[in-house]
Amino acid sequence: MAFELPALPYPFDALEPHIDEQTMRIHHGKHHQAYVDNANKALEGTDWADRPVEEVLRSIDRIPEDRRTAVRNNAGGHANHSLFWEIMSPHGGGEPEGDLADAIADAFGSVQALKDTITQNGMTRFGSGWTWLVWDGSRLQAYSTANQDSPLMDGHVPILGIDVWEHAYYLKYQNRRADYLAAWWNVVHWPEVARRLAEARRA
Ligand code: MN3
Repeated sequence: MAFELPALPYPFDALEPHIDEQTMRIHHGKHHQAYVDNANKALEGTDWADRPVEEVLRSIDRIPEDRRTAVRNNAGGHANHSLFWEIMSPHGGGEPEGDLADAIADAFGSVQALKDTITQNGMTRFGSGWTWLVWDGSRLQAYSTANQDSPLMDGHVPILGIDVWEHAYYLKYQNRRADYLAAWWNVVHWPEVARRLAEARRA
């Protein structure tokens, strides 16, 4: 089955004032929809057309060469945004708990240190991309990627990712990426991040 745009798990205005309604409408309905449509077009007629997006990205080196860049950008965009909507919540913020809190303490020392690292990686990503927290198979790591590149392409499991493309923040924050990233931590949905870590560890 072709990829489909997932419904947003909350209303478009639910993340106000940190992320504005108009940005959410355009980001979800136009940008993410375009990644879905273009990924479907790029995979049409290949053996990969009915595979889960995670499997497609983990296998990016085996995608036919004439389709690979389009798949990388658009299946990447689909996977990245599908995660992004779910790790935000109108009831977000606060502190991580349980195994996630322990894993963060082990890898970064403190939640504040983790936030600082992810924010810094987002600030220093030149141009468009994502700043990530991933499970690499044995521990947590933080790094950024360019464009719509997914940690899945390196065999890692993304558990938190912040979109630092201008389309994610420009209407409200203009060029102030630092303000957007600072505000973003008010909507982080730690329980979903924790669920994704537990799932990655079981795999
Ligand atoms: Mn985006």
